[in-house]
Amino acid sequence: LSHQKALEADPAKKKCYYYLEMTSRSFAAVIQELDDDLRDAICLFYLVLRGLDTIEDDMSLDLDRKVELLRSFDTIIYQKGWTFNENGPNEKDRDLLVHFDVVIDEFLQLKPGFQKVIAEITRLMGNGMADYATGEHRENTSVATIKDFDLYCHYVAGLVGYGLSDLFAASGLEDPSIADDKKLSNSMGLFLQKTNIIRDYREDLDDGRQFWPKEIWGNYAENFADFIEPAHLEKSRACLSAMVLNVLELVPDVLTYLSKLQNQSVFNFCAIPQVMAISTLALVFNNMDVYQRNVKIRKGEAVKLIQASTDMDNVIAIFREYIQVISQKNETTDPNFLKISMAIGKVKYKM
Ligand code: PS7
Ligand code: MN
Ligand code: MN
Ligand code: MN
Ligand code: MN
Ligand code: MN
Repeated sequence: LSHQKALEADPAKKKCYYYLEMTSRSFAAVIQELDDDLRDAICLFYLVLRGLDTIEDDMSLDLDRKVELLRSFDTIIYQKGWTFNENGPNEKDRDLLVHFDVVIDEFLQLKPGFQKVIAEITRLMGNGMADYATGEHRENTSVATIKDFDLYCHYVAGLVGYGLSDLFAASGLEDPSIADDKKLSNSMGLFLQKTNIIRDYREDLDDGRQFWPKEIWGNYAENFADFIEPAHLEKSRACLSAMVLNVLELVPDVLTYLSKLQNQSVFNFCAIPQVMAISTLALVFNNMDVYQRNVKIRKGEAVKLIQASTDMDNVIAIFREYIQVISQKNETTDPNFLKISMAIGKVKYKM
């Protein structure tokens, strides 16, 4: 691979790809396969946002300090030599921030057009994260309404969709119109993030964080932690269905966005995470293990999906398969049975 050869001649850039592999469980492979130019831009976009998220996620950082960092991260990425070692010793991806000067050096070598997109998304995401970390968006720090939930997911994932579409357009690999429909780009991010938030219920609860909107879960429990109780099983099942229903509504936008892509490497990069998400959504639906542990699709299934996500016809076939799984797990006794059936109907109409 010419990309691998070029890395041997550029040790600093090679380190960035090393940090990409260290910090991304699923994005490293698809980013490496991107066409020249865009590959480095998206690698650095990922590392910048992963650094920002490592600050957001650290519940041991002093809140004022966290907010100061989140709100200024878009200028930090222009400060040559900046490193950060204040994260808790066991914080995931701490090492990336300890060596962040390497990321900054490579960020500053990107084309100014790419730098501007990354910095602007970083500015918006950092400020959005700060609003939620302090509860400035409302009177408390938890996510109250579905509107709050959509806004939080917009900040941490929908904005990534905006930025990626802008980078695709700036690279010339996709038609500039791919960045025009903001709702579609936003839905691409929300589909990944909301699925992650459902799957991570227990991990986030144990970390003292709640991302499920009370407007949904409040219909099924007094307290967010009640869902782990065996005595609460049927309410827990219904709550999970309501959360999955909320995510299913994004699927038509995801299929529309993917159908607009022209470049093979961009298509694979976009489609693979979405296909993983629909597979995860089918796995978590009506699955009470979600309340006890982190459920994950099997490695073999993930490999199969990566290999199959080569064009729109195959992606539609995969979505059809998992929508069918959800349909079969949908029970008439579920309070959301009819709404889920209707959401499935709307998806089928797109396929
Ligand atoms: C393709 C139009 C720049 C590739 C890819 C680092 C994952 C980490 O993982 O619960 O449980 O710790 O803390 C749209 C990715 C959205 C985002 C958001 C697709 C950047 C990614 C920083 C748009 C990924 C959604 C926090 C914020 O949740 O996570 C197209 C590239 C995409 C990063 C993700 C994650 C947010 C996150 P975890 P958290
Ligand atoms: Mn370099
Ligand atoms: Mn995180
Ligand atoms: Mn986070
Ligand atoms: Mn998570
Ligand atoms: Mn997490």
